[in-house]
Amino acid sequence: MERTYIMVKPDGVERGLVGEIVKRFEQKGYQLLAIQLFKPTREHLHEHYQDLKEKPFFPPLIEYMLSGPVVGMVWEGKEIVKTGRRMLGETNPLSSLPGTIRGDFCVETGRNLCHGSDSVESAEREIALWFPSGVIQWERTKVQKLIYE
Ligand code: YYY
Ligand code: MG
Repeated sequence: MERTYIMVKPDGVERGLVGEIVKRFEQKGYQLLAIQLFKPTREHLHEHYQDLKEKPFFPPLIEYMLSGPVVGMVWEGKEIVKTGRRMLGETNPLSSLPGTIRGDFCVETGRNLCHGSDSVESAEREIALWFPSGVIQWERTKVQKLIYE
């Protein structure tokens, strides 16, 4: 089963949208394996966004991400990397459809509420970065059969 790293950014935490974002992944049928409130360091965020270091928006992105605590989560489920990104919406919230998190709750690319891994490989890297001591291994009993054939 696939895993992804989903993070509520500082604007989402301060606006009280953590529960809303958790709710959407829960009601989809995905399974929570880890969740924590973090106050990441600049170095940690540079690691997280290592592929974007040369981009012009990198400095303001890091300042935004340092502006308050974030909530990091690991979720598991069928095709969750791709589906999780679709649930988040497009990078630019104005291009995001209603019904997506960014489409429903925000306006600016630089205040787009949430992060989701963009591939299985980056999910593995991000999960190891944010949860180096691992996640919770647990089995759903009845519910698993109601969600998966
Ligand atoms: O994966 P995703 O978050 O949708 O976009 P990325 O291309 O990985 O960029 C990470 C982050 O950087 C994005 O969520 C907002 C910010 N950003 C920006 O401020 N301006 C851009 N033109 C592109 C991205
Ligand atoms: Mg990305």
